This record gives sequence, C-alpha cells and structure tokens, in this order.
Amino acid sequence: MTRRQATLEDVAIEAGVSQQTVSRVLNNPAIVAERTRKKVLAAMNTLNYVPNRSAQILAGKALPTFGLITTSLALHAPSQIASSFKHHAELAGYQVAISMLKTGQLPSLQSALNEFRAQKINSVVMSLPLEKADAETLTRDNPDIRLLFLDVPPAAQVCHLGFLHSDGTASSVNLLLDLGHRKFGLLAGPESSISARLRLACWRDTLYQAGITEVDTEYGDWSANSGWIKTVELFSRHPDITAMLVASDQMALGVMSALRQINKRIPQDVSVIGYDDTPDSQYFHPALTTVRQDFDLIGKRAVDHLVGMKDRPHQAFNDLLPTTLVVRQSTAAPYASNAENPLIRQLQALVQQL
Ligand code: IPT
Repeated sequence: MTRRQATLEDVAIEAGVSQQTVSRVLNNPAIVAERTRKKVLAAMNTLNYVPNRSAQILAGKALPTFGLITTSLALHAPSQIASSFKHHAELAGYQVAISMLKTGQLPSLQSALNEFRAQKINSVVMSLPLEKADAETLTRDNPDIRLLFLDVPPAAQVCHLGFLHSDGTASSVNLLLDLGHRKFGLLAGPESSISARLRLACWRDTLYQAGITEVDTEYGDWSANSGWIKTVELFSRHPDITAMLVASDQMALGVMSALRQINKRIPQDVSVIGYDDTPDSQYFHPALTTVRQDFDLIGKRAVDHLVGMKDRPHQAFNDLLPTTLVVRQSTAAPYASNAENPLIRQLQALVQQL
C-alpha cells in the first residue's frame, strides 16, 4: 500500500506552527526566524514532505533556490566554494541549482541565467572569472535577477565578493626575500583569469620594489598537469631558480612533482609557495607553504549577501575578504646562502676536521 503524501497542513501540525509559516519557509525562508525554520525543515524531513515546485512556479513564486554558475568543479578551489555555498545555503533554508560552464562567454552565461529564470530562480552567484564590461552587461541585462560576482576586477560596477590578493601575495614574496632568495620563477594562472592577473601583478610589484627585475613567468591553466609541464620548461631555461611562486595549490602539486623528477629537493634546493590553502595542501610532501583564502567564509558571505540584496538588488559593492600566508615546510633559505650562514660554516669546518 502506498503511503499518503504528507501535505503542508501535516507539516504545520508536526512542527506546531501555522500553515502560513510553513508556506513562508517554502517561499521566502529568509523572513522566518532561524529556530522556527529549523523546526519546520525537521518536520518536512520526518514526514518526507515534497513541496510542489511546479505549483509554486505556476503561481509565479520565486523558489527558495539560489543559482550557482561556476567554472569547472574539477578544480579544487571552485569546488570548495561550491561545497561551502551549498552548505550555508541549506542552513539558511535554500536549495542550490548548479550550472557548470566551460567558458565565461556572454551567450552561454546569458542562457544559463535564462534557464534559472525559467525555474523562477532569481538570486545567482557567478563563480567564474569575468571581465568588467561583461559583468556590467550581465547586471544591466538581467535586472530581475540578483547577481553576485566572485571573480571580477574590483573596478567593475557590480555586486562583488572576492579576496584581497595583495596581502597574501606580498607576504609570500617578502618571506622568500627575507629567507635570502634572489632567483625567482613565477607560475601564474591563465591570462583570462582576473585573479591570476592580480596575483601576478602583485608578485611582480613586490619583487621590483626589492630590486629584482629579471623574473621569468610561465602561465598554467590551474591544473596540476600544467604545473608539472611549465616547471620543466622554466627550469630548462633557468636551472638556477631557487624559489617558485605558484598561483594555485593544485598547480603547486604538479610543480613539486616535476621538481623531484629533475632532482631538485624541496625546500633545500627550491622553495615553493602555493595559493589557496585547500584542505589537502598541508598533506603535500613537504607540507605546502601557501596563501590562505577562506573558502568556507566566502560561501557563507555569498549566502548572506544574496539574502541581504533582496532590498538593494543592484547597488554595486566590493566586499574583499583577507588572504593570509600560511608558512609550512616547503620554504627555507636557499642552499647557497646556507653556506654563508656562520653556523653552517662552522659545522662544515668541523666535518672537514673529522
Ligand atoms: C581561484 C583559485 O584561487 C584558483 O586556484 C583557481 O581554482 C581559480 O579560482 C579558478 O577560477 S579562486 C577564485 C575565487 C578567484
């Protein structure tokens, strides 16, 4: 015998609230107090309640669902962001519909937005790199949708939540300079990526300020594979590099593997600093020194913004979260300057006497 489908009334009785409250949780969870919302969601769970989405759409109601348009989730950082956004959206009573795009071209972005619009989804996070003009066009052409961008130039007149790259990049260059490094190799992300360009510009600025102007740069595509290939290329031109700045931990994984293959020890011969601090990075061998972007925080903040943007949908803002250097075992003084260290010189003299 099939069980009768639970109704909205059943949920209200189970949760001890009015039917109107249940309906609010379904259509506009942000206006319901967190405790009440949790009680109603728990009752829905217990009763296996299935909301009638098509009726909601037919009634012209916006769904308590956020859209997420993201770049490849095979990349570690965007998948961390998606996971955190989904987690915090659920806590706030929202589902997340995901659209994963191969390119950030305007026509494919617009059709992804149209698809969300057809499903009555009117709050969307854009977790992929977009140029200023493209982000502004999408905002202007979709006034009925709240758009929050995670990777656009800070000058764009749109709603922007991102990371402040300058803190982390400058402190990683300064750590290496303080350790005595002078021969740097840079592995940037793709030139099409806004954040990759910002990180590269900041590395270079900090190095130039320290008088280091001759620095070779390679561009990867964020994958570990590109990290491997570009490192081999870089070291075939400059075997004397002692410090590598890498624009993502995933590429740093490939960098470290390539360095081992060409018989460079990390950190004795070459120091490596990544960018992201995805949870796996502390288990790289050696544990990776890297720049931390708080992916849990950006997911939570994105939810807060989408809920808050209800009243002021298109007032442009820049909310930049800090980045911090996390020093682990992949960085040390360069081998040559070890020889200049008085303690090491004394030890070497001792060894020679033996
Ligand atoms: C950025 C990551 O730092 C980088 O490693 C790569 O995965 C890239 O995303 C993919 O677009 S994080 C982004 C919020 C700038």
